[in-house]
Amino acid sequence: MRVLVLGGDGYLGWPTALHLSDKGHEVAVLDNYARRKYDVELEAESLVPIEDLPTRIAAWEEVSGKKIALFEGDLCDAEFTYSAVRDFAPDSIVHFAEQRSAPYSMIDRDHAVYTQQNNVVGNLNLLYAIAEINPDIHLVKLGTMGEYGTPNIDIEEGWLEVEHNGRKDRMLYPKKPGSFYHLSKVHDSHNIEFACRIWDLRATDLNQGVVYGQQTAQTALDPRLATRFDYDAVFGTVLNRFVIQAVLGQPLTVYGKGGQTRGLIDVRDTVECIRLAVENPADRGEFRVFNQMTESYSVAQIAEIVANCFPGPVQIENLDNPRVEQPEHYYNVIHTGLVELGLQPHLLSDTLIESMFDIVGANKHRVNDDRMRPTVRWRGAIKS
Ligand code: NAD
Ligand code: USQ
Repeated sequence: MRVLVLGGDGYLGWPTALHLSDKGHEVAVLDNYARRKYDVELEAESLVPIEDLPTRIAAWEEVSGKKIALFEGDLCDAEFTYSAVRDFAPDSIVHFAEQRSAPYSMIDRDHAVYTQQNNVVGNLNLLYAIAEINPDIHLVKLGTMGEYGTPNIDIEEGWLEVEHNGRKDRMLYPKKPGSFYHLSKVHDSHNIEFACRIWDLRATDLNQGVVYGQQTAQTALDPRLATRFDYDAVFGTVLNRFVIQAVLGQPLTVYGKGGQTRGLIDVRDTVECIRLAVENPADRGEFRVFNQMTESYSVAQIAEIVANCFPGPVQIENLDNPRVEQPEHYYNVIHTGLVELGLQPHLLSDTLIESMFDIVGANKHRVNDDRMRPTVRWRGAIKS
């Protein structure tokens, strides 16, 4: 199949492009390099050195003999988006290309507005491009488990059978997200579902949990193929950060008591889930939702797992939670859709965590220590 990967320079987009190319698909990547600009703004680069996108693509051709096409530009530029979709003529578009940090979206009004404009407008341009150029294209969109928040009922895969005053309907699952970033994903989901309903598009919304890990079978083939690995308090995700803090000899920063529970997924499963979604498209008119996570842990449990794996002393520090989130809650997520398509999950293991200790150990001199502690506060986002 011909697959266009939007956000192909990012943490997940790049290894996904390689995985799809490795499996025999014709792949193109698109990116505006916004993520590399946030690095400059935040003074924290990827812990693992990464090559620029043209160099990575050339290295992949050298290693595998396979070509990846490149589109450099912004999804918010509708003309550019249309021309990329027209030129590459994909069967499937995998959409990772958004501002994806909750703390970044909560820095201040400018960052909240940027996040929602970038994400919602880029996605809307894409929906129009698909509808006008080829409505048969399957959109595989990265959503997030954080769209649902932490409701006191089981979390279904996107849809809920509701009975109210004796009548029944199948409704989009109610959403209670926890940041302006997570809200942008809710807006995207609603826009995509509407586009499927009115224009008969086909889409899969992948509500992914927090990703951990840094290597896939393809990125490990050559250092020039490495994907980024964020450690700072704005872009670093929880398990990756705890591994890095353990290696640096810094306390693991558990926000609050750590009773908040999240769905997790190994980066090797992310790329495989995308392949499964691409190769098994939704039907025309269908808005299909999968919960893309393989297990769930509380933040305190994640800290304990990392501390127990590390061959040395590790301190766990409970910080005042800079976010507004439920300190403890019910969390039971249905995530059978991708397993039914054939996903065989890599569950969190000591071996994986130990391999991350080695990657971090080799690059720890690249850490800017000033960027480890959280500085963005949800309640500090408005000027008093
Ligand atoms: P990332 O920031 O590393 O990659 C996103 C890429 O998209 C970047 O290279 C960026 O430059 C590009 N981009 C952003 N806006 C763009 C625009 N307007 N036009 C063109 N390119 C643009 O993020 P990631 O961690 O790879 O996440 C990818 C997707 O997966 C995001 O949509 C995110 O919400 C979702 N997701 C990530 C995680 C996680 O733990 N990393 C978990 C769940 C969902
Ligand atoms: N946390 C800590 N200590 C830290 C960092 C985080 O206790 O040092 C806690 C947070 O309070 C939160 C949890 O860990 O409760 C997860 O935080 P995170 O920063 O790892 O993840 P989150 O902000 O939710 O965002 C990440 C990605 C985002 C994706 C989301 C999936 O950045 O793109 O959408 O994971 S989910 O969480 O399922 O919504």
